[in-house]
Amino acid sequence: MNRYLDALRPRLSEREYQKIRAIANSRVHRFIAEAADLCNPKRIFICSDSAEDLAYIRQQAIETGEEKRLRTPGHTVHFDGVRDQGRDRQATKYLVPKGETLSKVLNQVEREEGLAEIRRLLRNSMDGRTMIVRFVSLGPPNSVFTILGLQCTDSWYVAHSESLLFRPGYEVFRRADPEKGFLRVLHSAGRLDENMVSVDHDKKRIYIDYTEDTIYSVNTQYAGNSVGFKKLAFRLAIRKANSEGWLAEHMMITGVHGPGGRKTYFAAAFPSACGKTSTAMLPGETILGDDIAYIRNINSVARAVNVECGIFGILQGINPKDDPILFKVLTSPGEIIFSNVLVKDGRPYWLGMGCDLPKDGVNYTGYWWEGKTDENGNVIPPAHKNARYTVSLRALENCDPELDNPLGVELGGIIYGGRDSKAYVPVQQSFSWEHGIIAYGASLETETTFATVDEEGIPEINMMSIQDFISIPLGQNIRNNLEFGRKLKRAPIVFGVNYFLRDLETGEYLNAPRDKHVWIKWMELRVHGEAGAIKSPTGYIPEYGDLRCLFRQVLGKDYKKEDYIEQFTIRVPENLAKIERVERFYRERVTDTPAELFTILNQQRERLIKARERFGDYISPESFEE
Ligand code: SPV
Ligand code: MN
Repeated sequence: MNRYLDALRPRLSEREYQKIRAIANSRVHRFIAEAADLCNPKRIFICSDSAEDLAYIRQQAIETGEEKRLRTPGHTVHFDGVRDQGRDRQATKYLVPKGETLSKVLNQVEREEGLAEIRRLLRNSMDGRTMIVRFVSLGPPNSVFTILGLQCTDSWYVAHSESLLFRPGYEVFRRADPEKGFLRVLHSAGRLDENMVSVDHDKKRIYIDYTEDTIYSVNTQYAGNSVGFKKLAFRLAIRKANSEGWLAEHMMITGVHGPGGRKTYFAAAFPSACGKTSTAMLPGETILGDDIAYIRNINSVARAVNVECGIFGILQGINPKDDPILFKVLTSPGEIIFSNVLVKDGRPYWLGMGCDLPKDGVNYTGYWWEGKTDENGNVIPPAHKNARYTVSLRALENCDPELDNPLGVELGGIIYGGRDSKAYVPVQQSFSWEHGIIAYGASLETETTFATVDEEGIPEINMMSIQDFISIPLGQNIRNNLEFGRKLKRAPIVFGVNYFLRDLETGEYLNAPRDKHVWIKWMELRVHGEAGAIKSPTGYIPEYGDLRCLFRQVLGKDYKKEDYIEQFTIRVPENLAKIERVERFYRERVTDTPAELFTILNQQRERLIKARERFGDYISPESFEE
């Protein structure tokens, strides 16, 4: 018994009390008791992860109206507010103790001031509602990778999403050392309208207290802001990884099948909406993760686990032709939460799904009809571009069987992919671990997309695709990555991909969406030294003959020489401009950049200039063949 359990007792039914008493960690009781004191819920529900408790959460999500049933069995829909359709960078801040400073690029507020503000917003926020307590295991349980998490929330939709996205943690907490640390999340959707949607978006706050491993989130429901174990706990994990010498990455993990029945695992980092999930979902390959990976040095090789066990994925563009597996899952019975889609006659619709959309229905703005405009006169699309689905990986026929291996899987390659319309070729291999980390990872550029609530199409550096999530000095993270690879006996090969290269004149994309399957098969062969490559100034690039064979094998397509030349032409001016942008960013905005970054970029610049002297501004890949 402890005083926090005592304090909780009057708020709990006997059944809930027994469930929480079974966990011996007094800091668990303390967090729940303090959350209840602050938010003042009418009752508390402790989820023990039993089938009965999980069913109760599903049922409450429907009964309260946070989710509605769709026609296909197991499918439900949830809507977020008009101003709550993506991760909110402005509202997300680190709480920084007096005397400490974080990088200038990070949004921050003085800790005491921020805590006072968020506590004010959370006070009595659960009045009349239930506070749901969820325990999760980030990474497979009982493994060197495991991090424990505890969330208190008043949203049944959030609690339900966690059933699909994370491994159950109640039993893990019960069996864990009572002193074991854990990440904490306190979330309240705040005031809701009659459709159960958060209304006080001007008071949306997501504050991260890294001194106490605690996240506060209020007046929001969008899962990226409210399901604390996605991107919010990820921020805390990056700090932990950096201090302990492992990697917490914004990476999917996929098993790619090579000749002779072998399987090679790749972890790949892409900023939001740059093709990460669709790369993890290629037909014939297996998916182990789609968003966050922990990578550790185990016996001198890099091994990775998926932090989650489900997908919170983007629907836009998923159609039977480009994403056959996903499309089938999304249209078959099974537990799926759709969010911010168009609903008509109990069916969900999204942009780019490969069929005509209904002319009216219900979407995130309420009743919608074709031509409906917002208060500024802009036409409202049928479904939001960031409409998403939440599904368990285990529901997928292509789920990798190693998902719960406590030792993770050995990585053959690491991939960095941006949204770069001008410079980088579609696929290339780095000259070394260091070159890959700097020229592809630290130099990763993208153009802003709809996955955050900012304006779209602005080019920006997104270091290793974790720029939004990092709270340690950026240079330190680069150093940690460089060090990590150096300590491995067999470091994964680092590749760079770019699915968004456009023709400089017409602006047309140079590749079809399925071409990525060929690139990854080429990388698989390269890991095993079974494909050739040409040394270009920016990396090893594929030979035409290998790609021609792969296009035929993988896609049944005839790959034309002129397409190869267009796609793999080294564009010297665009590449030099890219180096300039990257250097400027690190020189001006990051104070602790390792000197190695400038050295490696400078070498790349010199290789480009030298090549230009011989071959001109735009260099066919064939020029480099000797
Ligand atoms: C992303 O935006 O990178 C996502 C979705 O994976 S969110 O949970 O919003 O981060
Ligand atoms: Mn993501």
